[in-house]
Amino acid sequence: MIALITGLTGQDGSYLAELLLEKGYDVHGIVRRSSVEKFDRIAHLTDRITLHQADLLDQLSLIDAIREVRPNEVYNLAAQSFVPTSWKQPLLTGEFTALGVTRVLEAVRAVDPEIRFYQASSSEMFGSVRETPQNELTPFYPRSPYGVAKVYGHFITVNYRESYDLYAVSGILFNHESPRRGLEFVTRKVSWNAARIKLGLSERLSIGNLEAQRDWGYAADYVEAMWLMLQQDEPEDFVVGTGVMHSVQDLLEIAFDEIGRDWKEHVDLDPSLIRPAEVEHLCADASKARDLLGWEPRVKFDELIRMMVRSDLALLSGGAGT
Ligand code: NAP
Ligand code: G4F
Repeated sequence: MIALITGLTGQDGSYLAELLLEKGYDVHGIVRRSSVEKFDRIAHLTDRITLHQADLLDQLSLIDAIREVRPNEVYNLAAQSFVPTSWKQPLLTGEFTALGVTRVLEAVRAVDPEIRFYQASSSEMFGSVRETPQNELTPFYPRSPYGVAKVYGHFITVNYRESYDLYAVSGILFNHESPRRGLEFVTRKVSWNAARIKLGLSERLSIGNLEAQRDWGYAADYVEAMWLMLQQDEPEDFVVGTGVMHSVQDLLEIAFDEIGRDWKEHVDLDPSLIRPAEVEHLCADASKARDLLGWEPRVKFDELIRMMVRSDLALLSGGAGT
């Protein structure tokens, strides 16, 4: 089997590449040109995967990459994925995160409509939630340009499936984290800064909304659900999450407990980190994934956050992270 991953250099791309290599796949990834190479997350894999230069903004580059690789499966993980940036760069977010999906789908259609396609959709689409927990039938109410762009990506995937009979699926994944998470996302921001405080490298951490609640899981568990979605007889969309919510304050309590400190003595509330429109709480009903895919999350929130803090302590002490 041959797989092509967009967003290979991201958190999920690196875990998915590992999983597919374990399963014996020939793994290819799309990387965009940069003045410095940002291959930290895939450095341990580069001798076993093949990289292709292309960009979600450039239709021909995507067609060329797919023509060169002739994959059985395409996983579209590339996006501008940080919600606050989507207010600062709404048009660019729309180009990458919304129209980019159509460009990949068009490339699939042009080269080989038999290719199976996975779209990385997001629980951010539920936004101001219409019901709790959220399942595949819950209406969307996005609260950021990122969420709006993901709704487009979701429906263009559904539409190409229905219009052209493609095996195209949308995985509606709730927040998933790991030691490879970008430093700007709240879990990694907290684990990294808790580790710095423990090592005496800093004293303070600025945080926005303490009350926001998310359904946080472990990224390595979630890439398995992506793969399972492409192995079914019929293409269908799935919600993937743990079904358990925690607040940003819970996150601080666990991370600072891991370093043996009281979070209240180190955290400043910074109103500039409050978003123009917040998603207050998200919680998955992943029963369809459990029943049809046999998928279950393995790592729980407490274990995940402690794993991230320990990995950052090792990294900041000059060792290797996880
Ligand atoms: P991430 O770490 O931010 O990775 C994003 C990837 O997209 C990077 O490899 C990035 O490349 C690539 N990319 C961005 N713009 C591109 C462009 N124009 N052309 C080609 N590649 C481009 O994101 P992640 O956490 O792994 O998430 C993977 C996907 O799942 C994203 O679509 C995200 O929106 C979605 N999602 C994530 C979560 C979550 O909790 N992690 C939940 C639901 C959905 P560079 O390295 O060059 O920047
Ligand atoms: O970690 P976050 O930035 O993730 P967010 O916005 O939920 O988005 C992530 O999950 C989505 C799935 O639902 C993905 F689609 C998306 O690509 C991304 O991976 O923020 C989580 C919560 C928010 O409510 C935010 O307001 O934490 C709150 N928060 C409080 N203080 C903070 C901070 N977030 C960040 N990034 N930094 C803070 O200081």
